Amino acid sequence: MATERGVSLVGAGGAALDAEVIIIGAGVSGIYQLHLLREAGFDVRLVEGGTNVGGTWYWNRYPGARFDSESYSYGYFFSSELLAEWNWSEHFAGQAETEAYLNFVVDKLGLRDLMQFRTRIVAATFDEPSATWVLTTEDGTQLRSRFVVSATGVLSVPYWPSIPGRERYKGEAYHTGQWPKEPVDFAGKRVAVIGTGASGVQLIPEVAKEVAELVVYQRTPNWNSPLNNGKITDEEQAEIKATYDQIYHSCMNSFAGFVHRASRKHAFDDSKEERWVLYEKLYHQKGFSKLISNYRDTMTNPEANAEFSEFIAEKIRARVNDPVLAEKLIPTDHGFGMRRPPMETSYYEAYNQPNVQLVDLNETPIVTITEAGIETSDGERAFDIIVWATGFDGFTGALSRMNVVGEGGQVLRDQWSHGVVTYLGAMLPGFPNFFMAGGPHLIAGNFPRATEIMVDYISGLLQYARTNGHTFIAPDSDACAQWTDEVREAATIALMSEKSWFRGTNIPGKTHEYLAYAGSLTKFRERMDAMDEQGYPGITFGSPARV
Ligand code: N01
Repeated sequence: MATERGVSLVGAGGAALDAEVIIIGAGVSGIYQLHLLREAGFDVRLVEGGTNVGGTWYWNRYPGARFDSESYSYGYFFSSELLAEWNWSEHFAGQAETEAYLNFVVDKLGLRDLMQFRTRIVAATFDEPSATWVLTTEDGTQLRSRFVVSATGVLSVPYWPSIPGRERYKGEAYHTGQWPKEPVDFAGKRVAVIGTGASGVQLIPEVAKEVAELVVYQRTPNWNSPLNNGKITDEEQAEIKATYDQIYHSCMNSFAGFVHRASRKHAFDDSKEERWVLYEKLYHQKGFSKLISNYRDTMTNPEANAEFSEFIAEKIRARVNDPVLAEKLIPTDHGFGMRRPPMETSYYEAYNQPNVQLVDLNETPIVTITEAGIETSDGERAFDIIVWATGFDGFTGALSRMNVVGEGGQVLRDQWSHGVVTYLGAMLPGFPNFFMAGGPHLIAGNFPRATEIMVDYISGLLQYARTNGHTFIAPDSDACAQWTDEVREAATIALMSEKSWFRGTNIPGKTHEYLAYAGSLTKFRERMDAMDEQGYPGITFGSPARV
């Protein structure tokens, strides 16, 4: 039996391989992984739950969704043809353009025939005697492969908080991370937005333009600063095209994969006047320069951090007409950058519109969702639409909800309930032949640059195994423990809030631990690049005789 995409299917117990490698997920990392393994001559297939490619950029199609890494630092760099043929229209592309870009890449590389859509994997079980993986889809179909690459993304499982009454609401309800393909009509409607993270901050000013009434339910304000987006002019386009090598070099030789130049100065080496000149300049620069090009101790010295936070607070006060409201929009429980800082476009100005109101949930918490709307301790309000901008079960969510069963019948979700252990963020102890292109312990920052390192590593590793006749690849427990210690150590260097999806604290019952790797991208890349000539240390390989 074969699907229209040419992937043959087997029933339970069948031992034939449907593919040597199956990749789960057609987002930025899955597409690149498919390309590299196909180029290397592997029999590889990709399965995807959605109806098309894009991953994050397929599901997050809410109004205002866009990059906050520069477009030209976010796309793929491996093909000069792709770089030459694609023109980004804005410094920070919107969702539709990014989705179009990913479709362009897939078609240009001829990858579509290797993809099977509407195929959500709900279970993955390691079959020890044959050292193969059996993947089960939502409809019970099974696919068997030697190797699995999970390219399931770090922000792919939307979090709907279990606020009482949510199910009985009779109006329209949407989650930013699971937005419908058909446009939502906001014109003249009464709309509630719950959540003021990066998604809410992008959506609120867009929706505010057309609704009759917008009420924002805020639990914790964030340190938002201007994205400073703009159209890319013809001159800028020519400049970008001519300097792609330099752009790439800057990203891959930076701490977190962004194009911005890091500062070498400490904050208090400069006078207050000099510091304010820099802060003012940064405020008007693009994207994450506020973090990356700031003084080098902004994220390690509490006084430096407090001063820059106060600078941003002053900006918020200057932009919001109502001084009482302005104070509610200024964080008091963490400093700038201690949670992932959203980038905004006219976010604060939206609150100056007469049709926009803020409800501070610390003063008046939500009691229940009603059939008509939202009831707080202050009473009930009716809405036509409720938008849940309440985030994701980050880093581990996609694999936790999948029933991943490894050696000895161990379940990944259970292993993770005691804390996440990985090898280089790419492999898991007890789960041989299973790889992560982007999961827990991935470098925090400009994600495509981080996942590119993982995908390159996985491709190299699989080629090395093939060359040497190995069909069994498992990380050593010592190597896993050592790497996980490194991840924990790296998380202590910068000032970080305890309350963040990076720590899993946004999901009730989730283990609290820093889930990304906060070390330097440059050093990590150098280390991963050297693995091939070192024969991939930290791994036990097996030959066909063994398995
Ligand atoms: O999610 P979040 P997000 N009652 O978890 C609130 C990336 N991203 O989707 O802070 C009331 O940050 C919650 O409140 P609190 C980016 O990496 C990138 O916005 O927990 N409120 C918070 O305000 C980002 O960091 C782009 O107190 C509740 C909000 O919901 C990541 O995605 C754009 C609640 C969730 O914020 C996640 O951002 C968008 C409850 N029960 C996102 N539960 C780009 O620009 C939660 N909240 C590329």
